[in-house]
Amino acid sequence: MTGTIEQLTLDMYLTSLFDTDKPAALRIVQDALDNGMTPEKVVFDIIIPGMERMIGGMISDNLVTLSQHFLAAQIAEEVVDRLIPLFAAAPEVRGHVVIGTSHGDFHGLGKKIVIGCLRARMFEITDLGISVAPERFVDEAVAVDAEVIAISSMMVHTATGERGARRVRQILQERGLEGKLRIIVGGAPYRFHDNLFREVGADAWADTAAEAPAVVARLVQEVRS
Ligand code: B12
Repeated sequence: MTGTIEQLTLDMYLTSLFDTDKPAALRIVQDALDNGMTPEKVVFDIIIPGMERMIGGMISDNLVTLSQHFLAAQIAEEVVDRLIPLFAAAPEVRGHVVIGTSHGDFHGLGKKIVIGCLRARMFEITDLGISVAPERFVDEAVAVDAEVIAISSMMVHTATGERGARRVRQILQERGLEGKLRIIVGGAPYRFHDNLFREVGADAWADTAAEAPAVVARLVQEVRS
């Protein structure tokens, strides 16, 4: 962030997120574009710092509410989808991720925020939705030639159960796909047991959506090297 216009726009954008005022947030983005800010600058200097600021403020510390958190992710997803085609040079796609919540788990908000962060960092995403069967994770990942399967679980039994990441790992083994696909998991249960991600057969986990892109980038690199 260098110029004062960008700083001012970011401040106004953050205020609209704190007020959960979506029309205002979208208007600020549009005004920035109308005033000559490039789509690249809007994404990297306004949208991403805005989302990181909201996600960095932990809900548990009562600094940011769930609706503020969610709105930041929702706007990021909408704006990034709209602006990427307008980038001067098509950005290099950094990898392809197939994501969903584990079978039996209907908690979709965390996944939505992860998608916003990954899209904003130029990962291509196939969103399988909520309560995804383990076979479907693998079938879709193979169909779209993804490098990473991302599984969100908010409940202990869906994180550790037989139809979750554990089964996805077994299927990768059975089909000889372990060299081609990595598994990342996330969600509250993994916060309380350092090693749980390994126990369920994942290659990695990330505590927050803001941390996910760096971990996914490492996994993509592993698959490609
Ligand atoms: C909102 C909510 C719901 C909503 C979900 C709405 C929706 N569309 O998602 C509704 C009302 C539907 C719901 C239902 C239920 N819920 Co509920 N729910 C919650 C609540 C309050 C918040 C979850 C949430 O959205 N958090 C906010 C998001 C942003 O945070 P997050 O999910 O952790 O995601 C972040 C990170 O974890 C990470 N992340 C998340 N996923 C991934 C994935 C990857 C790959 C990566 C890298 C990172 C990552 O990034 C995100 C952003 O930083 C929690 C309690 C809590 N405080 O967590 C209970 C909670 C998860 N629910 C619980 C339960 C028991 C249920 C029900 C069974 C209740 C019932 N008796 O019907 C049902 C289950 C339905 C089902 N089968 O899934 C329990 C789970 C207990 C357990 N330990 O297993 C909790 C913990 C409440 C409690 N204390 O008892 N719930």
